[in-house]
Order: sequence, then C-alpha cells, then structure tokens
Amino acid sequence: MSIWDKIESASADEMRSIQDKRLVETVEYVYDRVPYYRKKMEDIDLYPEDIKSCDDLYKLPFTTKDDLRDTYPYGLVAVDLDEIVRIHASSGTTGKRIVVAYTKEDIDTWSDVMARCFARIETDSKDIVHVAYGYGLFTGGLGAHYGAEKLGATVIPISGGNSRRQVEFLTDLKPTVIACTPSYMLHLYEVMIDAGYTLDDISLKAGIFGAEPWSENMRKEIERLLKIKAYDIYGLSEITGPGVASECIAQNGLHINEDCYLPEIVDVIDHKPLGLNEQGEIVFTTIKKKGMPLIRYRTKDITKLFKDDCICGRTLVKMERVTGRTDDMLIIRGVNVFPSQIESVLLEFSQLTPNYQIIVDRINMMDVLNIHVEMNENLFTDEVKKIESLEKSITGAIESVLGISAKVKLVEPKSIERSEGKAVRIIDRRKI
Ligand code: DLL
Repeated sequence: MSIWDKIESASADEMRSIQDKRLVETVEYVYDRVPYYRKKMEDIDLYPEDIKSCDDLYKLPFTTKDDLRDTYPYGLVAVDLDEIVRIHASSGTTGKRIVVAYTKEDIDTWSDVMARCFARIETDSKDIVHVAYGYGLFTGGLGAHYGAEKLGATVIPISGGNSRRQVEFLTDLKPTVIACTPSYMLHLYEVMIDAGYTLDDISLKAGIFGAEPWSENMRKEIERLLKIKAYDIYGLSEITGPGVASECIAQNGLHINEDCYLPEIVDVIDHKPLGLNEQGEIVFTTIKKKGMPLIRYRTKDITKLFKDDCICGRTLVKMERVTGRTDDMLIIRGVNVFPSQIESVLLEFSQLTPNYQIIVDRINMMDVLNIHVEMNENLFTDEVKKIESLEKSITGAIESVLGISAKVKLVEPKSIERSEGKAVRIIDRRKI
C-alpha cells in the first residue's frame, strides 16, 4: 500500500469535490495574476464567479500552443520570476520553441505524480531505475528522476545516448526498471545483443515507456524480446512533463492523475466536449500548478476517456493509449492515416522489426505512400523471391486495414536511423 492510495482510490464524489475546489481556485488565480487569461475571459464576458464547478469548465476559453508562443517566454507565468525554480522547453517540430516554468511546489507535485506512476507498476525503494530519457530541457529525464528518487529507489541518471555505455550499465549495475522511449528500448536491445550479451546478463523486470506513440503490437514485441513488462506513460511539457497519466499492472488504459490534471475530450473538428468512451482530442486544465497554470490546453493528442473496475483498485479515470496527434495524421489521397495504424499492421508480421519509416511524396499530383521497414536477420539472408512475396502480403494487409495502397519496401536490418529519444517515423516530402 502506498501513501497515495487515498487519492488514487477516492470515490467519484470525493474526486469531484477536490476537482471542483481546485478548478475554482485555479480560475480565480489566473484571472488575478495573468493579464493574458484575464483578457481572454473578459473578451467573452466571463468572470471567475461564473465558474462554480467542473460543470462550468466548458465555458472557459481553450489555450493552444499558439498562446504559448504568443506569450513567449514568460507571458503565462503567474508568479514573480524569483519564485520560479526551473524552466523546461520543448522545441516542437514547427515554429518557435515554448518554455514552461515551475515553482518549488510545482516540482514537488510533479515528483509526486511521477512517484505515483512508478508505484503503479510496483516500483519501490528496492528497485534500481535506469533513466535513459534525455536530461536537460526535455522533461523526460528529470521528471522520471525526481519521481523514482521520491520513492526511494536507486536512480541511474544516465540520460539518452551513448548506447554502448547504456548496455554496460544495464549489465554491470543490474537496474530492475528502465525509463526511456519505446523505440530507444528496442535499439538498446539490438546494441546489447550485438555486443554479445544475452538476457541473462541483465535484471530488468519492467520498463516505463512513453514520449512517443507506440502500438499494442510494439508492446508485445518489447515484452517478447526483453522478457519484461512494458508500461505506457504519457505526458507533455506544457502540462508538466511525464506523469500526467500512466498504466498500472492491468495494462489496460492509463490512469490519469486527475486530482492535478483535469481531463476532457473534445471533438477534433468543432472542439465541442464529448463524453466518456468517445474518441477525440484530449484537453487538460492544470488544477494544482502555480508557476504556469494552463486552462483547457488543447494537446492535439487523440484518445478517449473511460472508467472501469480496475484490478489495481484505483478509481482514477483512464485514457486509452494515444494513437496519434491531430497534426500527425496523414491525409493520403483523402484517407486519414495514423502512423500507429501502419505500425500495428507491420508488427503482425513476425519477419519484420518495429523499425520503420513512412515517406509521403506527391508525384504527378498524386500522394504516394512509401513504407520502409526493416526485415529481421533471418529473412534478410533468405531468397529474394521470399522477400518480394512478403512485400506483397504487407501491401495487401495495409490496403485491407487502411483502405489505401502503399509501396512497401523491406530494407536491411539496422539500415533505418535510430533515435536516442523520440523516433522519427514520418517524412512528408509533400510540404517541401
Ligand atoms: O514527451 C513528456 C514525456 C516524457 C512523456 C517521457 C512520457 C515519457 P513533450 O516532449 O512535450 O513531452 O511531448 C509531448 O509527446 O503531446 C504526445 O503527442 C507525445 N507523447 C508523450 N507520451 C506519449 C505516449 C514528453 N505515452 C507529446 N504515447 C505529447 C503517445 C505520447 N504519445
């Protein structure tokens, strides 16, 4: 039993009353302290007294990445700068970088939610946690570090990169839990095997993987290769970093730390609120943050919220694994395609590895979807005819699942560039 059980297994009424109180406080707080929010509210004739409970959440204006850019760097900070103890930044794939600012209390809250995420997968003070998320402006490394340390676990702050050294630490220091992106886990596995090690040389029992979309099939692959439990953890810099939501041992949806981050799902087109079990964009309001609270922040991540009787006893609302982002969605000849759907199809084939790249071109006004995927060593040494026949089968599977044709090319093992952090899956040449 952990000290967080009370909040994590609160009744619906208890949770709702915490959320109502914290929401009302947060709205008053930002209205008083952040001129940008005050103006946004007054522009629609909305005042703090109009927000009495979570039922009124929908009245509040959304906040988007553009708001963060427009107010860069400190426009949404709600305290004097001398109360800010930490800055993180996210480069973003497009446009200007955004920065996020934390007070001491925010760092404590973040450490708590991250500790809760580790506790959810039964990590405790006896564990050695190998943190291979990048340390620095990216929130992954320090977020996981503070959480694991709060639990009393032994932390190896190795950060990303230098994979040979990572493998030495895994084999020498015998960490039991690893935190990194799922794609980097697979890369570390390859490096480990290439260096002549076997699973007997490591002691990992679980990994807490996130920061990029990954499919259920990718989970199976990691669990099969490494003989560990692979858990999903979700978060974003704007809201805090990792620790917004994470899986428990049930591996069936991510419990949201909803006492700190109030979730909603909205329609991706008209942004109207949707109910439980309806898929859309997940929006968060931070209800415990002091340095830079965010009201109805549009994440662009697509998922749904649901409740179940979780075997772990937690009552926290769950979100499904994020299948993609509204801005990750490729529209190929009018059909909406998410990279994770392609990944799912590819990983149905045992001769393939989870290393793939999606390259979209426009040739003679027509979108062409190319999928490059690495085959495994066995297939690579096989006859060309077999490879061609497999390419055909994959093309057929993509067509039947996604309803579009694709040019599938099987490439040599280890020929697709590896990333130490978030994998680069899509190259869309149409924009160039
Ligand atoms: O990636 C924070 C993080 C670090 C989460 C480590 C989990 C583990 P950003 O760099 O701001 O923050 O990127 C946030 O990454 O909006 C999602 O699109 C994506 N993302 C994060 N976790 C997951 C996940 C960190 N488990 C953006 N599944 C988010 C799918 C994820 N996508």
